[in-house]
Amino acid sequence: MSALVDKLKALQAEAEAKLSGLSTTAETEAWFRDFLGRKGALTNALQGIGQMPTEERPLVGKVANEVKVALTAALEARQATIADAEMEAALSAEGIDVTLPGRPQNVGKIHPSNAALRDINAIFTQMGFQVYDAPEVETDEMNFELLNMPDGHPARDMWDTFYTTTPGVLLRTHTSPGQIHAMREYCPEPIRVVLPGKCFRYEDVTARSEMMFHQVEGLVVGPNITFSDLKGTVVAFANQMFGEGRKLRFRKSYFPFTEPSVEVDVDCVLCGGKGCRVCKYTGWLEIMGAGMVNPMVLANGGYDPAVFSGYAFGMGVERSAMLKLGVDDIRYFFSNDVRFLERVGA
Ligand code: FA5
Repeated sequence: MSALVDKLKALQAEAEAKLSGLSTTAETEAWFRDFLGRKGALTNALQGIGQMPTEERPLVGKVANEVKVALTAALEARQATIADAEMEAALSAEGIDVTLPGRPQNVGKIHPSNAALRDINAIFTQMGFQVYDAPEVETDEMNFELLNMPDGHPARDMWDTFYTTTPGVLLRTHTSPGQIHAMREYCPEPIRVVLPGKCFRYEDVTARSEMMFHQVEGLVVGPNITFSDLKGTVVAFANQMFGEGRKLRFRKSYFPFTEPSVEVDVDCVLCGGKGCRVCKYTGWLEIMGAGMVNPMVLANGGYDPAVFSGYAFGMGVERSAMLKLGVDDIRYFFSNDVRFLERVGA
């Protein structure tokens, strides 16, 4: 074996011995320069290779490479050990204060429309109503025809509608088409459901009207359901939603899908009934339309009107929330002003 191979082995032993005594990253960097760097000991040792006999050169080259690989691996292992130790030392020297409060998380609030929807659903589910989910995109048949408003019926003028480019498909103007879905699903069983969700109307946006808003529909169908049941349920609801002792007013009205029909008002919470901008100086705020389900609609849902009767109501969620929270403009609900959402969100 050539003297150069012996020299390389001795160099490896010396480098490894020195490496095991190092204890800082800076020392390992100096060690690298001394042994493996461009001007280091390994490069120096190989300078004599040109003068060696040709047949010995491959062996020396092979050994030199093995030494380099072994020393590089040893360096990496040593550096990892030293980095761990340095981290350990820094942590114990700095002494992390685990009692420091964390950064506050901004958790946000429940949107006032959703909070009102939850309140309304909770009151009705307590009374034994189920929550029923119905589509927001509807057919003309469901939104109008089966609710006793055939094409050309003048009552259609009460609901300015967003139509899609698909003929006969529209954004529902009220939650009432959900009545047909629920009746067709449950017939001939009795029904007691509320149907919450979004409605869309092509209307001027004002302090009391939005183009998109929420309603909660109620539907009860069974033998012997009467107007007294409707009245008792609405009064019980209003007492829980707006506080005991609120005044309620049932005004005669007209809806093609109920007969007789009413509109229900609550005394204005903002002015206490004296009259203000929000209640249009009447002292009353309308919260829902309601009535006994029209026999035609019962039949469209699959029920025999000679055996079954029912009542239905549809209330505006934002209007109810305005009353409860004392908000005087519905546009705040969807204008996304964080100051409003923070103040009235739940
Ligand atoms: C209806 O939508 C009927 N479907 C209600 C009904 C259901 C009657 C079942 C009988 C039986 P109306 O268009 O009045 O009715 O709307 C009902 C409620 O939705 C209103 O009292 C009001 O609170 C709310 N509402 C109506 N239009 C808007 C609007 N543009 N913005 C905000 N809330 C509205």
